[in-house]
Amino acid sequence: LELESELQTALDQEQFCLFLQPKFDLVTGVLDSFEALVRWRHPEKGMIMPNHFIPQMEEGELIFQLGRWVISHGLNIIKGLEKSGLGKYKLAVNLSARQFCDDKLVDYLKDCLSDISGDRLELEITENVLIHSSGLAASVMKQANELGVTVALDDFGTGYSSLSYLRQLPVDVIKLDRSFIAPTEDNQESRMIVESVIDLAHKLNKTVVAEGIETQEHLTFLQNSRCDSAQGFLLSKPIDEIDLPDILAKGE
Ligand code: G
Ligand code: G
Ligand code: NA
Ligand code: MN
Repeated sequence: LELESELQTALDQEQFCLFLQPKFDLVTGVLDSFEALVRWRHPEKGMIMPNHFIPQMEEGELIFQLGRWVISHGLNIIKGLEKSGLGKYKLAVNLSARQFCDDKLVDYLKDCLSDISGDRLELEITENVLIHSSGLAASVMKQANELGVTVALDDFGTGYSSLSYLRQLPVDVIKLDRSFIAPTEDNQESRMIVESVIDLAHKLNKTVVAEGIETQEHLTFLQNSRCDSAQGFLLSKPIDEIDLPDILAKGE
């Protein structure tokens, strides 16, 4: 209960902040998108990671407030970078099952997209969204697609019934979980699984992002496998929003 009131204060006083992790187009090598990762800049305890406060927020209504803040604040950062001539990027936001199935989400998206095109926003959801309420999820996805907003299936391959969801739902992007990427370095079966998922996704007219790229071997393998985009510590760690303009200006 104490944590909950502290979290409400954190929202009211804007103590949350975003770290943005670059995603790169694997064909052109261009940085074209950022994933928003929330942190709590605690006035006394310093930077607190999301696994220490999201589960608590998920139990009540605070998670909805947090999600709205992440979307509007993240889009403001993206708009700011463009205005400053630092590039035109897309923003990807993580949403839990409850956040995605919130009946106010679509109206909120419409408000946020009044001065930026919907195709500059991607919603990352996990398969458990679909397990808990696939009918509602499908309807939100359709409405998001009508706004131009894309939907990515995060942590792909770690849940259940992934293949039937791919058939039924208007998912645009598959984010291959990093647990599939790590073993590709020394395991032939892992490489074949990754190559096959990429081929399958392309046949279904979806793009693939690989996450957890940590070595040059991962990168080369994914490029050779025609993966579309990549993210990971080899390419860039998540960047504090405060440092982002300087880093982009220096072209690092
Ligand atoms: O940033 P980090 O690697 O610590 O993220 C840990 C987890 O927290 C990841 O699974 C990530 O998807 C999740 N996460 C980060 N930011 C958000 C957010 O804004 N909303 C939700 N629901 N989850 C987030
Ligand atoms: O669940 P989700 O895919 O949203 O997880 C995002 C989390 O993954 C963030 O906390 C981020 O810090 C972490 N992450 C990003 N790139 C890498 C990477 O290359 N290796 C590892 N181990 N974690 C990563
Ligand atoms: Na994610
Ligand atoms: Mn993931």
